[in-house]
Amino acid sequence: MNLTVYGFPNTRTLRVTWMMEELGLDYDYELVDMTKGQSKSPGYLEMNPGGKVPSLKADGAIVTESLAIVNLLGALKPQLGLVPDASPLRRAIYDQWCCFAIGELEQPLWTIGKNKFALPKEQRCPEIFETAAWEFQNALEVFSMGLGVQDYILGDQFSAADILLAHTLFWGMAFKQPIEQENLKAYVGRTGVRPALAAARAKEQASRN
Ligand SMILES: N[C@@H](CCC(=O)N[C@@H](CS)C(=O)NCC(=O)O)C(=O)O
Repeated sequence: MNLTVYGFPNTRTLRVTWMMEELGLDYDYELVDMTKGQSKSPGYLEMNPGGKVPSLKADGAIVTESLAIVNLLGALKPQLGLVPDASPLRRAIYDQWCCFAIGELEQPLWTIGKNKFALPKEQRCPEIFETAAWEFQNALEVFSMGLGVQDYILGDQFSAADILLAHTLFWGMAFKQPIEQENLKAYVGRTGVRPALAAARAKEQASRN
């Protein structure tokens, strides 16, 4: 399949490039320079009407939403098991943690991001920061309990849910939100040294040159 990622460094695009690298897929990376308004250009809006990254072109078809893209990529190499499909129950637990990453863990960070820089100035509401930070801490507690003593959220095997969860923890750290739970600190260390992540970051940087 011919794959092109449209993205920008230090965004949710990293979920997609990290997944690509874990799977060993060939892909092109097209920089959508958000600092130059390219994500809101008419051409890009045709592909992604929300004007957001990431987007994926897959054999001419466009897929948006980082979770949908990651799941599509996983299905291209099912033998690697990054997106479980054999056992319905295991798949449900995988879906549970993907939904948690997107719907619970990420949302307070996105609230902070939107109200700091992403929304038009007149729409920003800085009073929300304290509540968002509190919500992020609550979500960390739930995540910590779910992870327990496991290496990865599904147990011994790394999955795409770990890409979403770990990426969101890195994001929290970039936003200077404390992560106090020992198992989450160890998880950040364990996931953060994966060679595929380093390769994805290198690809992002190269796209800027
Ligand atoms: N739910 C989408 C969110 C995409 C998203 O909001 N991306 C951010 C960058 S991480 C963006 O493009 N923001 C620009 C904007 O909101 O205008 C996904 O997971 O792909």
